[in-house]
Amino acid sequence: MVELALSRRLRRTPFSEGVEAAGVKAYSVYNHMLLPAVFRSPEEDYRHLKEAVQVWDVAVERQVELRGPDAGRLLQMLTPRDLRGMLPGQCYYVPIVDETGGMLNDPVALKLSEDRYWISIADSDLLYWVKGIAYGYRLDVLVDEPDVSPLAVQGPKAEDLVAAVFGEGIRAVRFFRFGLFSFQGRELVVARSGYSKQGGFEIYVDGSDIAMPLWNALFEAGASMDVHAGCPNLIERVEGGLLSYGNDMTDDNTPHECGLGRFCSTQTAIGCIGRDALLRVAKEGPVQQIRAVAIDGPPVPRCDRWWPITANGKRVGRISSAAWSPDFDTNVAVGMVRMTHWDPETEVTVETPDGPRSALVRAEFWA
Ligand code: THG
Repeated sequence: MVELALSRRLRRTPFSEGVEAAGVKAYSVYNHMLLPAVFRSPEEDYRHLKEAVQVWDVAVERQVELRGPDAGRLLQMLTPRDLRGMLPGQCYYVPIVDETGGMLNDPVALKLSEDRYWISIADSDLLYWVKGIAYGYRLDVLVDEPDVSPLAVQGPKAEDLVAAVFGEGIRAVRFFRFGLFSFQGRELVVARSGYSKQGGFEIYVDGSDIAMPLWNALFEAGASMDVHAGCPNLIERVEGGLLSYGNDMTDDNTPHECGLGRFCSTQTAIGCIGRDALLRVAKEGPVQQIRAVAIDGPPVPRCDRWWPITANGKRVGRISSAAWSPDFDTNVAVGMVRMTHWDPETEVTVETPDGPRSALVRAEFWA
């Protein structure tokens, strides 16, 4: 094991004090910021997430704020998802593409009002692309990163815990919607969303000064609910088919290759910078696509580089994330698989660092 050398370039979060007091065992780095990766063990964190409730420091989900008369126009330039129906109070999962149709990020966008949006980004420096577009097109919009840090509450008891702190009104918030709820006299955006399939909320903590007070309030209110500090869990998110930008896809992939075609309406997304490129490639359709892959045998090691997927000795894809799943009793993985081998139940070989393993391409793990 090596240690991370901390410095101010590697940003702490306004919850780091609480995360450390809760016994964080490993960090990752995401948007130049600390992201907790393990508390007890990946397997214990996984079991607890599926049975109780966890509070996650996901301040790394930085916000790119768009503010001004051209805010909506700018967001539509960034994504092939048609935003005309988006209303204040809604969250949209929006693939962000460049002029070639390559994925730059896969954030959640929030419409705060007609002229104000937050783009809650995955791990890439999206701010600079957005500022460049706004400047280059002379748009009437301010683009910056506000002091807003999401705190996620995830797990089957998440609704009870968030209701205990923010009130019963929270129960009426639907999936991918948000409302404003008060905490210590401040109005905070609270959305029903989060990077797990266990259900829960994300609280957009507006102002670092109330970060630790909110963290502490959640742990006090959740004492009887077995609340614990947690973090996005590799096993659970691979089981659930949630993608990780930089791991599972890069700017070499189109949204369609990533299985995000259902979040694109390229025909009607007028103004999207990658629209022409995506319409061109849409004619032929993708030649590779993200798939769930079940890898046989004992638990695989950590996947910290792409593992080749082969068939009859020829490369037909790559594995980008993998973990042993106690509930599915197999290794679950995310792969980018060529068309010739992407049908469900196709048998392939995965070249793991421990040697070749038989594997099965799947539609989804949970289906
Ligand atoms: N929440 C917020 N910001 C984020 C993430 C988040 N930024 C970084 C990262 N996660 C972005 N990536 C994702 C990936 C998947 C989802 C959200 C953000 C997600 N997908 C659901 C699914 O695929 O089942 C539902 C999408 C939908 O139906 O619209 O939730 O987690 N704030």
